[in-house]
Amino acid sequence: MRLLAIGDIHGCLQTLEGLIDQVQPTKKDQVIFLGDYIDQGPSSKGVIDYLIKFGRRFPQTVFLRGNHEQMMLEAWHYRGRPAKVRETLDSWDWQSLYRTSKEYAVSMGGPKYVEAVWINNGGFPTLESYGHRPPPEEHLRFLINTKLYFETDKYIFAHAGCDRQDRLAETDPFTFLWHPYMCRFRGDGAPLKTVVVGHRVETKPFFAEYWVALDTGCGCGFYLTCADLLTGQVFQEKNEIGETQK
Ligand SMILES: [Mn+2]
Repeated sequence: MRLLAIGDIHGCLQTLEGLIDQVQPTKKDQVIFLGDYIDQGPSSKGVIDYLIKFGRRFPQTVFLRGNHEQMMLEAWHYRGRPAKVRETLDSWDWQSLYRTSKEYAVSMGGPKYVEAVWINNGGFPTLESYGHRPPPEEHLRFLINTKLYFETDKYIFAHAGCDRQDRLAETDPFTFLWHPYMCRFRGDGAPLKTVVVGHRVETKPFFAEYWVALDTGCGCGFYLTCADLLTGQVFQEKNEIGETQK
């Protein structure tokens, strides 16, 4: 069995397909996607389609939420249209999370800029990949069902970082989605876990004691990275900045 974590994809389906061809996951592996599937690259819709199929083929896969998925959900919620999107998003416990991008939007000028914040953070190619139409319900459900964190006996996975290791359930979602905190604290005396993240672009995969960072700039023409945490084996696929929409 391998414990495989995959960093930020950012709408680059060709690169994702190339990486998965290298990794050749099997049903014995556990794959954890660290979030930021959309924005920047040209094929966000295609990436979500791919991941939905991947999750059907490998049901033990964990899909974390990135700040970009959060921004997109909030932008669609803010748009509040059309009825189908509103219905789907109204069934989502969005209020507890809404402020994660709103807080950021407020710092940029005001809550009415929620959508503008998303567009300014690479959301426009995502809108284009959906033909400027609302995402299908299956895609919204996929995004809503992404997790803020995932924990095993030795690892904590989150998109950006975490706060106290022994208080994950009480952690502010903003921290998981946005803050690259290298958390090495727990108050319950249990051994520290290694925190595995994406979010902050590193020039190469970063492995330190209790901290692994795997966002290597896919969407910016660098690399998409997968690491097997149990062996340290790394797979990388070069991201072509001019990759075409799929
Ligand atoms: Mn990212």
